[in-house]
Amino acid sequence: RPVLMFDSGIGGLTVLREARVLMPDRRFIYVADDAAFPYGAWEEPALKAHILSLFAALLQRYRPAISVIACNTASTLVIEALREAFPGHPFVGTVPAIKPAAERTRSGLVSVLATPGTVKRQYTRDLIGTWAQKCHVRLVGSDRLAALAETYMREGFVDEAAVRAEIAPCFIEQDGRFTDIVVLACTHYPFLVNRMRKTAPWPVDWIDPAEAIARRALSLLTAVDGEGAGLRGEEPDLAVFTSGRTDFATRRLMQGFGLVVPETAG
Ligand code: DGN
Repeated sequence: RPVLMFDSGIGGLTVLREARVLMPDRRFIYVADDAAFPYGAWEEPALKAHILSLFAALLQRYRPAISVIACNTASTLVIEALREAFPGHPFVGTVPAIKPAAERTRSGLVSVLATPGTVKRQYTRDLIGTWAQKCHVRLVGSDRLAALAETYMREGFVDEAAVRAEIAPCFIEQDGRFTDIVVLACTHYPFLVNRMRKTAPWPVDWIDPAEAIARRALSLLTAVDGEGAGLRGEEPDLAVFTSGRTDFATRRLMQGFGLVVPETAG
């Protein structure tokens, strides 16, 4: 049985990349819910219902050993509902990596860069609350970065001025303190990290949680089905698109990641 990896678009590929390094023999099904991209724009109840019904179909169809929700916008909203709706099926979520940032910051001010959806979640607020003694966390919601990452990965073009403008709120001084760590709390953002580094007003640590998520997936997988779970065998890794229309550039990108795109994706 394969490992299912899920995102609204190509962002989860940053997690797949790390998961492959750690689990070279596993088989992956990468699901891009491109028909619904971007998740940041959805109302919470509608997005929750949408993802729950999608998973009912995905679990039935692909029978994965575990599922990785490689998307903060989705995880911070539905991870608990998914676990309740599908008891016995293990889910790994992706939520803002505030813990390592809080442990590492020297200035005491950490910025979390995410979609507007992740920023407004109660889950995110509660998570920040648990670290309030240790540091101040500034939430920065960006409307554009996920789409900029999509364009960059598909077309090779990135609007650097737009990246600079989107990350600028992370660097505003607060009570005499300056951010020394930016948490990349959207799985699309690591694709733009070099541009972010280049346009940032001073050097900071950029935290990408992909490797930690891959480690969590590996430990769950081993616990669930033993060492043999999700091994590749003869079948290739697959890319699935919910829209059923895969444009040429996306298809080429997925192939570049070693994923087979069926002729009728959907
Ligand atoms: N990659 C998703 C995340 O981690 O939040 C969000 C992308 C989107 O739908 N805007």
